[in-house]
Amino acid sequence: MNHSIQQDALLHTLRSFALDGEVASCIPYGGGHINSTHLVTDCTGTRYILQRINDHVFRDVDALMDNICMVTDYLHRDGCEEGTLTFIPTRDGSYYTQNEYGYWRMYRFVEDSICLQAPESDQDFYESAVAFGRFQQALKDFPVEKLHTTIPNFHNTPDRYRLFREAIARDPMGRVREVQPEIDFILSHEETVCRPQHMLEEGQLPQRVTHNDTKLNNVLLDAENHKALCVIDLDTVMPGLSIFDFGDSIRFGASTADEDERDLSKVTMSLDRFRAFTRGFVRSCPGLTETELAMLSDGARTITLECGMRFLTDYIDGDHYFATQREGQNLDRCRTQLKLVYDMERKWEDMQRIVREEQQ
Ligand code: ADP
Ligand code: GN1
Ligand code: MG
Repeated sequence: MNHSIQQDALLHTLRSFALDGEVASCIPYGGGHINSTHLVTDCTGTRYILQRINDHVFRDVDALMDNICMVTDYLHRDGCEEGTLTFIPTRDGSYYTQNEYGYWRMYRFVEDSICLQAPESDQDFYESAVAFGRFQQALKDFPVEKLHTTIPNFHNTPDRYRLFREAIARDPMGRVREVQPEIDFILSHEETVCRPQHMLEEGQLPQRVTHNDTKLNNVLLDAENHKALCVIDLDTVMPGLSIFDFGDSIRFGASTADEDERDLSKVTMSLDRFRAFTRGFVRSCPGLTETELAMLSDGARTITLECGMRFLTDYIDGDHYFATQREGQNLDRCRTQLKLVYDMERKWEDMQRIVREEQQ
């Protein structure tokens, strides 16, 4: 899917927002798969993030913005001023605007920060865990029932299997025949990876306010000392499972290769990275229950397999959901995720031991 936007659409949109000064520049920014992000600088030197919200993915933009406003207001009031995203209001006092080019919002650019695509050290990954763990902990008393479910069944693994099977049956691009080994691997894991969702339904795992997209590039670290600064990309904040927030970070940041690496021999799950993240998460989020702690590794396995299945579903369907820059990229992304699951299963006992050790 191509997300490029014409300059005149951007300039037209920017006139709706109350900036400190005239716009000096506006350039594409960041590497997200969903929204279109631009870095805007005005003539006073103040920098902003302008985003076109992907309303193909987020059907109810009102509900999405309501969730983010409720959560950021709560965090601002709770004293997390520094580490919380701040909106730039439109000239008529709203937090987003709609025009013929789509839905748009602006954030204050968090200066002196870095956003990593891969950890430069275990310590970086530890700090990202501190950011996500703190976020979870700070929201533990937020009334979860107030949040809208902006993407129904987002991390409902059994429902992801339903959509996967539907895509296979449709096979609109004739791609199913080239991906049979991947399909078989995913289907053979169904019972194991659907367990967290069943435990949620049976009340064994608590529903919490979760971020639901805890990739390393959704956290900003201090540029100077690499300390945890700010959790970003709050579009998917919804009721969910803490073990999936843990797991999504592991799937992305504990991998030894890029998400779309083609040489699968480079793709493994680093146990050192796993330990660093586990340490940061359990220390900064002391409210986790015994069952949540015991299921952290399962959270990593499930969310990794689920993500691989989502990439393959999109590949089979013709790449309409995740932004791609080249042919076959979603299939490559699927393969790295399945390789990670394979590797996690080889290292399962070590993962479980590390979780136990880091609770001490
Ligand atoms: P997507 O949903 O497409 O992933 P994000 O909200 O994660 O969009 O933004 C894309 C990138 O823009 C981030 O990875 C980060 O580099 C940068 N970014 C987003 N918000 C800010 C901000 N407030 N300050 C600095 N950088 C930001
Ligand atoms: C998308 O927006 P971004 O790039 O942070 C996706 C996540 C996937 C991720 C895979 C709303 O996240 O669920 O795990 O790509 N976000 C949405 O890299 O579907
Ligand atoms: Mg992002």
